[in-house]
Amino acid sequence: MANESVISVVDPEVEFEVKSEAKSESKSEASPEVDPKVNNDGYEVVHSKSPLFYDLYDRKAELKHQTHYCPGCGHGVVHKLIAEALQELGLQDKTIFVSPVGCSVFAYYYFDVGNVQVAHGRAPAAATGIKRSCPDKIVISYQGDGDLAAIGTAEIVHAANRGEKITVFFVNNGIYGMTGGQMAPTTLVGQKSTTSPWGRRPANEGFPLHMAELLATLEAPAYIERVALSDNKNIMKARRAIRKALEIQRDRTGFSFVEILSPCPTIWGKDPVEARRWVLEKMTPTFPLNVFRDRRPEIPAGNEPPQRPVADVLGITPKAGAHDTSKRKHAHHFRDVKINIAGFGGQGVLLLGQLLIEMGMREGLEVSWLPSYGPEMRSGSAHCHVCLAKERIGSPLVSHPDVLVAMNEYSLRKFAHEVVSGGIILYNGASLPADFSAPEVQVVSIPAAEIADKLGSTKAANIVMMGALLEETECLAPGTALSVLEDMVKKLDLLEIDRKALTAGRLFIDEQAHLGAVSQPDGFA
Ligand SMILES: Cc1ncc(C[n+]2csc(CCOP(=O)(O)OP(=O)(O)O)c2C)c(N)n1
Ligand code: SF4
Repeated sequence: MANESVISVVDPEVEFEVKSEAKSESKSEASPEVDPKVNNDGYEVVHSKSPLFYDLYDRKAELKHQTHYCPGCGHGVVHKLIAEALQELGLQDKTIFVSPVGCSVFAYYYFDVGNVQVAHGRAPAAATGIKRSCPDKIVISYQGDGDLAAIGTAEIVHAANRGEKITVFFVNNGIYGMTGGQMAPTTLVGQKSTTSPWGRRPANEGFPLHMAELLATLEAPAYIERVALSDNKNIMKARRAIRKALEIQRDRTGFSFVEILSPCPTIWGKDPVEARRWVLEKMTPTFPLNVFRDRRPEIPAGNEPPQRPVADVLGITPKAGAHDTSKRKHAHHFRDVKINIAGFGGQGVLLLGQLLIEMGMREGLEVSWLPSYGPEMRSGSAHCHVCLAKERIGSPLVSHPDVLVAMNEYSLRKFAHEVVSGGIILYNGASLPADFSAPEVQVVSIPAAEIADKLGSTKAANIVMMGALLEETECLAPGTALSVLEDMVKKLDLLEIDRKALTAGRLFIDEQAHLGAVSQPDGFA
C-alpha cells in the first residue's frame, strides 16, 4: 500500500483528500514544517469546500452532519457552482444573494455574501430594487420553478423585459419540492404530482412553461441559457453558464438568466442516480438545452434609470445642519424611544405617529414609522410603531415600547402587557377601566377626547395626547411640535384648535395628572 493513492470523502459536504504515503513520507523527511495542503491525518487536500461558503452551517444538533437539502438534490450542486464562480471572479464581497421561498429558502445559511430572503415569487422585484440602489453590487435572484414560473411569473417577465442588470438562476425541477410535490408550471406532460395524480394533462392543466424560450422573445435580456445537472459533462456546462451569467452582470452588459434542469430525487421518488438520468432522458426532450440569447442588448443611450439618493427621491433630504448635533433644537436625554400609538381608524393614530417622526427628523434624529391597520376604511383597529433614535434604527418593528399611547380601551388592554417595565402608558380616558392593572408601568389617564371636544373638535384628541406625551417624556421640543403643526395642518381653524390642544395636553400633565389621573404608581413625573 505504500505507494497507493487513496481518495476518500471525509466530509459529506465535500472534502476530497488524496493520501499518498510515499509523498507524505518524503515531505516529512525534507522538512518538518506543516504543509497547509496536508491535513492532520496526513491527507493531501486536493479539493475542498469553497471558501465562499460559511465554515459552519448552523443546524439542529441531530442534523449537524448534513445540509438541509436531500441527498442528490440539485440545489446543492447549483450552490456549489455559484460559490465557485463568485470565488474565481473575486466577487464575494460585492454579492447580494436574494433567496426565494422554496427548498432553497435557507440559502443564506450557506453563502457568506450579503443575503436577503424575499416573499414567494418576488425575488426579481426585490433584486431590481437592490441593484438599482446599489448598482456596483452583484445581485443574484435564485428561484425554483414554483417561485419563478407560477406565483412569480409577472416579476420575472417584467424584470427581464426591463433588462435589469441582475443574474437569475432558475432551478427547474419540474415540481414544488418544499411543499411536498404539487404540480409546477414546468411539470412534464404525463408527470404525476399530488395535484395531478393522473399525470399532467394538457387539456386540463396546460403545457409545461418554457421560461428560457419565453424570456428569449423579449428584446432586453443579454444572456439566456438552459443547462442540466444530468451528468458530469452537463454539470461542467452548467458551471460555465453560471460563470458567464455572473461575468455579464460584472461587465454591466444586461440581464442574465440560466435555467438549470435539476433533480429532486425525494419528490420524484427516485434514487439520486436515477434522478439524474431522468433529467437527461425525460426533461431535456421537453426543455432542450441551448443558448437562447447571447448578445449585448441595444438600449438607446441616455435611457439609464436615474440614480438619485433614496432620501432625495422621497423628498426627505435632511435640512442643512440637521445632523450637526450642535445645531439641534433639543438636547435629547435618551438613546432611543420606542412608541406604540394605537386606537381606531379615524382617531388620528397614524397621523400622530407621522407628526412625531417629522418632529424627530427636524431635531436631527433617526426615525421610523411602521403603520398597521385592518381592511376597514374607518373604525377598524389601527396602530403605528414609532422609533426616535440618535443612531441608525435596526428595525422599525416595536415589540416592547417605552411608551404606549392607547386611544381606546381595546388598545389599552391589547398592548399594555408589551410595554417595558418602568415604561409609560398614556390612556385616552377620564379614568382607567376598573379591572385594569399594569403594576410595572406608569399609567396616566387623560380625558383627551373631552378636552378636544371642549376646544372645538374631538378630532384634536390625538394632539392633546401628543402634548401629554411631549410633556411626560420630554423626548421632543414643544416648539418643534408647533412648527410641524403649522407646516402640516392646512386648515387655519383646525390649526388653531390643534395649537390649543397641544398646550392643553401639556398642561394636563403639569397641573392635573398629579391630582388623580395617575393610576399607579403615583408620582410618575
Ligand atoms: C405566498 C405563498 N404562497 C404559497 C406558499 C407555499 N409554498 C412554499 S414553497 C412553494 C413552492 C416551491 O416550489 P419551487 O419554487 O419549485 O421550489 P423547490 O421547493 O422545488 O425548490 C409554495 C407554493 C408560500 N410560502 N407563500
Ligand atoms: S424536496 Fe427536492 S428540491 Fe427539495 S431539497 Fe429535497 S430533493 Fe431538493
